[in-house]
Amino acid sequence: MKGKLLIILIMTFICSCGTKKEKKKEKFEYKRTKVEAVDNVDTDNPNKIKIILNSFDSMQYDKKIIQVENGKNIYLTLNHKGKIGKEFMGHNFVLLKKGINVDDFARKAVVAKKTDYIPIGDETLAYTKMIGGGETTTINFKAPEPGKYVFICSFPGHYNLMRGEFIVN
Ligand SMILES: [Cu+2]
Repeated sequence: MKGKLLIILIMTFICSCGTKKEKKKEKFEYKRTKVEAVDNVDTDNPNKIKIILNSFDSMQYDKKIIQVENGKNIYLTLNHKGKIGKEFMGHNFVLLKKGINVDDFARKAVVAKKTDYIPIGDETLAYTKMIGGGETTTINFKAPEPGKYVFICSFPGHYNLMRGEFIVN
């Protein structure tokens, strides 16, 4: 009888620990999310553009250039086709404002783990959350004014390989 009670007590303890952890996760919010996450995209609407960007465990995107038209409503889906979790092989899509020095931004991002590797500041036009292998995320944002922009993955050490040009015509 005593043994049974002890087991029940241990089980309750383990269970309560588990839920505490989950609650902590839920509480975490992205501080400066300018873009909304979306699930369904009405692709029949000509003003809406759907872009799919795939990323891999090899620290690469499948696109080096993304071209869009001025003023369009962009729905960008980032897929992580790899298997490694986001702690070790996290990927995101970060679109930098014009004139931002990529190296400086990436250096600041390395120490911005608390905010999902997006440094505090006003240097981005849009960004997704960080995802790990098998995950996917979609953001919606309006195409900025015509010009050439840079997009990167801001996970430490990734931007040299994971970067591309975002061209608005
Ligand atoms: Cu990455």
